[in-house]
Amino acid sequence: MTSKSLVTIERHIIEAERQFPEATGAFSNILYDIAFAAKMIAREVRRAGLADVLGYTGEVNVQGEEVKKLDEYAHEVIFKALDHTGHLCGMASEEVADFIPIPDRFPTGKYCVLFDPLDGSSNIEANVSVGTIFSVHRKVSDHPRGCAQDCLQPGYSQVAAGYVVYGSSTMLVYTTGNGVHGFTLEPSIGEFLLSHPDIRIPSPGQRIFSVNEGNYMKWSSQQRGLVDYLKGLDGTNPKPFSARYIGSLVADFHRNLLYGGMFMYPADDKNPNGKLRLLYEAAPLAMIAEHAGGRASTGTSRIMDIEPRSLHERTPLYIGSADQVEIAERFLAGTPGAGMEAALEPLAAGV
Ligand code: P6P
Repeated sequence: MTSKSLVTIERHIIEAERQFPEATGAFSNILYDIAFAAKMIAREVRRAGLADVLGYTGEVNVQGEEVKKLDEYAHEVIFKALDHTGHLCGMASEEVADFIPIPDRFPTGKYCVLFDPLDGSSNIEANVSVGTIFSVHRKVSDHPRGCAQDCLQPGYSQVAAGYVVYGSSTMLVYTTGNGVHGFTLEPSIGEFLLSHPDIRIPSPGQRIFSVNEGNYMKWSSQQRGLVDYLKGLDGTNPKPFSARYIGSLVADFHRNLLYGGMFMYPADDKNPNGKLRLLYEAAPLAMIAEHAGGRASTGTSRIMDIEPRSLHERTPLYIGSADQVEIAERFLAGTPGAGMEAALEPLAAGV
């Protein structure tokens, strides 16, 4: 590896901060702290399979420490990396029902961070990739120390968003609105090194669709029609798509970010708003997708425009290559067949 490639995430953040003379460094420190937490989580995810072998069984491990489920551990690591810094006015986590205030003993700041500490954690037993997702907003309330209102903001208000994918390697991908950048953890030195500068979602992207087809019978007729088209079942698609579904949002999204394609978690008759969470799953990934040239939709409207009403509200999600998400929107808006030919011309042309 030549020295010119050794751009650590810290250096990348500092150089980005220098573009804003008025920057105080608070925002940069939040990103460092999240990167630090990611390293801690990566270490435990890597050892998850050894829990029993290393004696991490039951409630107490060999060091006499209480053993936590990995998603609880990930939550605590992120919370403790951020709670004392004086940069935040509060947090929200998939693991906690309510707004998380900054402990009274610590000063507060002008940002809030929402996160899913370990998305897909049920897959860990099978050694499937899992991830952390985070979203950063500015404080907007006039509450002296911060309140839930600071977390209940639409996606377009985010000042940063990112995720960590704990896979064959550990990668941190983030955007502050100036491109999407990927960093790969070099475990031997404990540093995230810039490996994927300025990521762009290919469009036309690879013809890959990603959805849990086990829910087919619960979908609307338009959703079924869309997937039938993508698979070539209705005879109008000259180049049927490939299906890929890991069942771990961050891993499925990361593939789409790099290769193109579309991930879907539709609404269905049991989950009218789908399964995925808006504030700390769909919205941060939508910010990344859009700044990488992609698109993120509920199927009928832009994810980043949704005005949230509650911390854990859910949303349907269609995200990935812009051309493919647009086709999904046309299927979901129209009745199959009515004007579909025009809508499908781009794909029919095999783009
Ligand atoms: P299903 C994992 O539990 C998760 O929250 C996401 O990471 C993933 O995309 C989705 O649920 C998978 O859900 O219903 O297809 O198993």
